[in-house]
Amino acid sequence: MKKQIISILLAMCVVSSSSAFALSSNQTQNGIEPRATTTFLIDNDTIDSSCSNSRYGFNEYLSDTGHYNNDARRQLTKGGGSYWYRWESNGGFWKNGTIYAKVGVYVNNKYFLDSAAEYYVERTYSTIMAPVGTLNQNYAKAGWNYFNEISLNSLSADGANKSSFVEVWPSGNNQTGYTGADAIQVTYR
Ligand SMILES: [Ca+2]
Ligand SMILES: [Ca+2]
Repeated sequence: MKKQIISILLAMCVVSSSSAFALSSNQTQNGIEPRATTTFLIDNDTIDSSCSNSRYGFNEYLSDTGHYNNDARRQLTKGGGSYWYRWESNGGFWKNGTIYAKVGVYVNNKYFLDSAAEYYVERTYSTIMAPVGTLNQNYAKAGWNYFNEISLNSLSADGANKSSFVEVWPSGNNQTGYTGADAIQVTYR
């Protein structure tokens, strides 16, 4: 029974949502109620129906107890610059005005060696995603690694703003090893 509960928790896409609802507006957009602060935790190859993954490349699926939820994916870093892996929450997070996003990524594998894996978050009303930062997966902590919080200005005239996914892109650097994609967390406020 305990094991079952744990696996249900691991599958949870929305980890926490602040009950202190700070937005003054009572509006909804696409029927989704805005929340003051929301954390999404999304694994690769998620089994949770409230979130999803998509990818270009990252064909290699890995099973190992060192990974979050015992699995991960990888893409050769060298020549991999146009491939990507995406973690997406259904509906995402939206509010009027600037959204702040803090991203954490789980990496734990000796072949994840990308010296500058690139992470992005969705930025609605722009075709260009917002860069979160780069991570040297070779020297990253085994486990969770957190980026500084970034801000996403609304580019819409009415201030509407939304973000629903995180992506990793291999650096494409001329080096050995792989770019890994395991679990991510993103906290929006
Ligand atoms: Ca998984
Ligand atoms: Ca995983």
